[in-house]
Amino acid sequence: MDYMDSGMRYTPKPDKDWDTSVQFLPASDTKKLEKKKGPGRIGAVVGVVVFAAVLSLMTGLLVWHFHYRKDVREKRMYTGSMRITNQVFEQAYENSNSTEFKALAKQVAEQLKTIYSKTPQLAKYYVGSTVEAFSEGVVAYYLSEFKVPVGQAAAVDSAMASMDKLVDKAQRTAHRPGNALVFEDVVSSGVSSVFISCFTIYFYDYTQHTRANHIGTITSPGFPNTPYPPNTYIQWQLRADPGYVIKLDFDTFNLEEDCKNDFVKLYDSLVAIESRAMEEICGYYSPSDPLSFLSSRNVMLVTLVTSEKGNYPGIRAHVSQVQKGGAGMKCGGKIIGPQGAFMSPNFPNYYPPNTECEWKIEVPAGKWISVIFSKFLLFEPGQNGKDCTKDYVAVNSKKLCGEKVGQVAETVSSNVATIRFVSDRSFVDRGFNATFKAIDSLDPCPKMFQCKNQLCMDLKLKCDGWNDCGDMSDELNCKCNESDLQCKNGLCKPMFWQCDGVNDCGDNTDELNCGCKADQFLCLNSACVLKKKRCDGRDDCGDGSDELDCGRTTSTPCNDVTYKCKNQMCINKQNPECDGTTDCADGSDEENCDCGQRLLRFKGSRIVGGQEAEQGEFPWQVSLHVKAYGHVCGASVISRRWLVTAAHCVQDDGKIKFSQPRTWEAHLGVHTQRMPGKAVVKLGLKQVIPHPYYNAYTYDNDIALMELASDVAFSDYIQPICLPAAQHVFPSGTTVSITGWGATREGGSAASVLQKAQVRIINGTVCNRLMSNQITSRMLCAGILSGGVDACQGDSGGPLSSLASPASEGGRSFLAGVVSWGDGCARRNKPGIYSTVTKFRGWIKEKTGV
Ligand code: 4AZ
Repeated sequence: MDYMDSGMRYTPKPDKDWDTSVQFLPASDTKKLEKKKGPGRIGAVVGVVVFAAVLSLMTGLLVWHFHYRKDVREKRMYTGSMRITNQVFEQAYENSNSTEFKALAKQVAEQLKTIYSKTPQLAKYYVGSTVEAFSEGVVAYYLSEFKVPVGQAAAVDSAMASMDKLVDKAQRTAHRPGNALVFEDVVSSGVSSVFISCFTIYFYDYTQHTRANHIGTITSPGFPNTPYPPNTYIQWQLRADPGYVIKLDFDTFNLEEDCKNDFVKLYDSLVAIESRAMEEICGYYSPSDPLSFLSSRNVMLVTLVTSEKGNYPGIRAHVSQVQKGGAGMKCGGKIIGPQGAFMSPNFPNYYPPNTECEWKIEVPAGKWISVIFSKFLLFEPGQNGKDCTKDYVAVNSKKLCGEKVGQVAETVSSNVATIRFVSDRSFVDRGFNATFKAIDSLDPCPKMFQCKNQLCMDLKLKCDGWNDCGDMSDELNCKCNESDLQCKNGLCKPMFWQCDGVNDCGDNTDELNCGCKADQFLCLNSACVLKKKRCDGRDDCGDGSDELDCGRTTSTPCNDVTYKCKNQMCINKQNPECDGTTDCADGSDEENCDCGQRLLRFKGSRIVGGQEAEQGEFPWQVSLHVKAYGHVCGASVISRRWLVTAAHCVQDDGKIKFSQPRTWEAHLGVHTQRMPGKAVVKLGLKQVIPHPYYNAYTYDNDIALMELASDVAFSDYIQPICLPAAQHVFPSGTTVSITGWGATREGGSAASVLQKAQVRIINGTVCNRLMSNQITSRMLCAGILSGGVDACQGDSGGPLSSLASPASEGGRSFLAGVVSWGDGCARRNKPGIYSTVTKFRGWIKEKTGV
């Protein structure tokens, strides 16, 4: 059954509960703007009258401000809930139009009035209360309004903050009628001024009662066809049957990155009480990183608040009910044995609020217990992760909280332990998963190294240059062996990390005197010249590189490192093309610069170790499909007509004629494979031009061009990447992006959604050593030498994109490389190898005119 048919109420109430008396001024009054003739006598009289009117108005305003303003009152709203202990829940209480609802709501409102009337700070300013809803328990959700003089707000806030005490006090006093309601668990919180004073807000309110075996759906307005509207507050009040809790699974979550503007906030309540807030979420979450929440009781409130700027696709979530304490929510118990595992309820998704679990662990007598948390995420806003006053895990009496990076180990010096997990009424996180094992107290890490944080590490990992323990304790007090580099701070690092453009030691000692002495300058041709010879007007390096970027851009004799303008003049500036400054006298360095920019705005900015790209984030990325087979290789758009890919993608094999244009279909504007969105353009090819010197054994010159059968129209999702000039330099250590739908791990399967990752350019000499002398000057190395991030099978032919300056500052992306080959994927000390595009700039121009 459709969610809309199943009792969901759709009540767009523009400003129903809020101040509607505001009117917008007309932008202009055309009549008043009509040109009049000269002023004359009438004009002078009118001028005097207007002047007098303005003067008296200002006097009046000043008198009002100083005399009466202290009486000006502001509206303050408080929302809260309380349990009515002497009532039994009736189904009719769910329906705010029923007589039962109205009768009980009236009684609650009357008792609230009595309670407020007994507190002087509140009685004077009280306007009224409404009951918003009832839920099982019986829990009443109310809204109280006050009109408070400016300056008294803090006193009212503080009185309302101890609403539970006010209610207690009122209930203890005598003269209560026999049928008075008894309130418990009273909570209250102020309603954000955004909702009270922001008169442009549109208010939507939906309610839904989930039934057994039914999955409802909630979506932001306009989803999936249009972005959600600006200046909107939407709330979904969700209910489940008694004994059940609400399960909320987002399959799409795409909001503005800054929670100050747009956010979703979930409450373990039917109204937005701050102390019952479960999570505030904004930005983008990929469907592969699902967001799933559980309430603690049979109610949940989902709110979506948007600011004046819209333009994001929005949310879709599925709502169902699961039995309280049922599968996925179970936790605690006794675990006996030499090892075992336990985790927070609903792990790896968010645990419910207001939950307690206790595990009793027992290992064989005489042994100790080592507990290892491989994931530990118990973050609470405003908490420092030390005092553990809110959500925590306690290993015996030791409390752990906050979010921990890497593994956490705790040793218990006994064969029994009690582990308690407590989540309080507000804010939830993804929780933890843990294993435990029996250990020998005398030898806790047999044949292994014990880190300071009690983790056990393979002995081979000690002093290998990697922080395996997470606290560096495996890299301290090391005697470096001969193949290692001794950092000044005492660490040892593999020798080949020296001079790779990355500060591996932490104190930069691995990047000092790289090929040159301290007083020398490293030329682009690797020669060293005295630093004082830099920018002295003479070519000391021999390749002219000591005379580049010497302040003012000037004409200079042409050589291998200078940029050649269209008029054949050369200039002494590195990478001048499309940088927003005209450097060539003929302006040619800023010509043909309609490239390398994404049209959509993004937050900052599989590939192995990457994450999902956003739609339109890499609009030059192409998916090359072999007809009836699917995605095979990547490519990059360089113009309306031409693509760049890898030559090894277009070599015939026994069965498929990869060299033939008709074999291929280029898919442009793709984000998710097999989901042909409106942005996707599929085009056949007119010709395929592999590099004539491609070597299938060494992968030298691994580049090819593809001409599309017709011009492609550029869009938000299809844009060309800039081609770097032949002299463009991408220095070692530069962070660059790799993208593709290739395998997400070595030997793994292809990604469905375009993946992105950041890697760094690695010094060619270092790379050649790591890759057993297989690197030619037409190859460029990039990766993360600690492993874990890399291009992989299926990414071949795709771009290695280098952003010249931040995209937010108008920076453009240049095609630094084409994914070519590697020794497996994401292995330690095995970077990915890319074809060096600068080496092929002339050939590309010759074949394509681009
Ligand atoms: C491939 O087979 C491939 N790790 C591409 C890149 C890399 C490895 C393999 C780099 O297409």
